[in-house]
Amino acid sequence: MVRKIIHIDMDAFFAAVEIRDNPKLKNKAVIVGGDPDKRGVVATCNYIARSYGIRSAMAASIAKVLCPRAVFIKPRFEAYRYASSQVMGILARITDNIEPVSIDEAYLDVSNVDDFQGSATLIAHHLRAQIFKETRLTASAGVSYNKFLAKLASELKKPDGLSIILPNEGLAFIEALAIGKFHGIGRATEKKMHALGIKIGADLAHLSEQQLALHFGKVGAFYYQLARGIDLRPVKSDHERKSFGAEITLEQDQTDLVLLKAILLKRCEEICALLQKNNLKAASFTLKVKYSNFEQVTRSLTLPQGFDNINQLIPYLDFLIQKTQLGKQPVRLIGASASHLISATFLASRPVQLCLPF
Ligand code: TTP
Ligand code: MG
Repeated sequence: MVRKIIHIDMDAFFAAVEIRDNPKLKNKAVIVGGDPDKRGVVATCNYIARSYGIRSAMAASIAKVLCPRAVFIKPRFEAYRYASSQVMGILARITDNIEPVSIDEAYLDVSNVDDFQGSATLIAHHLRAQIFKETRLTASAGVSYNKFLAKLASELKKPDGLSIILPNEGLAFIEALAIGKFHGIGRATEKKMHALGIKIGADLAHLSEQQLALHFGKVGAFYYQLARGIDLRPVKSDHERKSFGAEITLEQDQTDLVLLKAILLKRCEEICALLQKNNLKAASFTLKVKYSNFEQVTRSLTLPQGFDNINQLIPYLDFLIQKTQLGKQPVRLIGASASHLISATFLASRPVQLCLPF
C-alpha cells in the first residue's frame, strides 16, 4: 500500500519566535546565536538575513561582516521548547504516528487517518493553518509517499509553503535531484560521488547495487533504493525510539575548546529538552567527535540514575572531553546522544543510586 507521509518543518524557527515576541524586529535581519565579538556561532537567522548569505553554524563574526546592521539575539531555549511542544501537540491531534526529528521538525504517517477525507494534502494544509493560529509561527510542509521525498518537498516552498510530490512524480524528481540533497549524503560522500561522476539522481541509478556496495559499504543498498524512489523507513514515534541525538557539522574545522564546549552544551540542551518532553530519562550519554581527517570517535558513560537535565550532565562532560582530542585536533563535527531510555516515572519510584562517570 502506498503510504502518506507529511514532513513539517518550522520556518527560521528560533528567529521566528524572537520576531513574534518582539515586533520591532519584523523588517530587520535577525540572527539568533552566539556573540559575534566572542567567537559565537549562528544558530539560525530569518530569511532577510539569509539574503546576505548568512547561514546556520556560520561564525557570528562573519555574519556581522556580511550584514553589519543585523540584530544579534542570544537564544532563549525555553521559549523555543515551549513553541515546539505546542507544535508537536497540534500534530498529535491528528495521529500519534509522529516522529519528531528535531526541535522544529517532525514526520507524520497519516496513511490510516480518516479525517479530512483521508487526504494528506488537506491534513497538511490544516496543520499549517492551525500551527499559525495557535503559535503565530509559520511552518512549511511536504507531502509524499515516503520520508525522503516528504522532507525534500517541505523544503521546496520554504518559508510558509506546502508542496506535494505525488507517487507518479517521485522518480522524475529524484532523477533530477543534486546528489548532495540525498538523504544521508553529506559533504564527504558528495565529494566521493562527484569523483565517481555521480552528480544527480539519474547518475546514481546507473550504478548497480554491487557497485554501490563496493564504493559505499552498507549504505550502498540504501542509496540504490533511494535512486529508485524507494525509502521504506517507517515513521517511528517517540515511544519506539531507542535514543535521542543531536549533532552539528561545523562551518569551519574548529580547535577552540571553549567554542566547541559551547556547541556541545547546546546539543545536550536539545537532547535534554526532548527527554523531558517525552517524560524519559536516559542512562547512557555518548559524545561523538569527527575530526577534520574524518576520523570519528565516540565516548560514552553511564548514569545509573538517568538524566534529563543539562545540570546532571555538566559534571561529566569534561571527563568525556578529556578522552578525545577536542581542543588539540581540528574538529569538523560534534554531537551527542542519549540512549538506554527509561520512563522518568518508573525511575522516580526506584531507590537512589550512586552516580559514577563510567
Ligand atoms: P532548521 O529547521 O534547520 O532551521 P530553521 O528552522 O531556522 O530554518 P528553516 O527550517 O526555515 O530553513 O533548524 C531548527 C532550529 O534549530 C533553528 O531555528 C536553530 C537550531 N539550529 C541550530 O541551533 N544550529 C544549527 O546549525 C541548525 C541547522 C539549527
Ligand atoms: Mg526549520
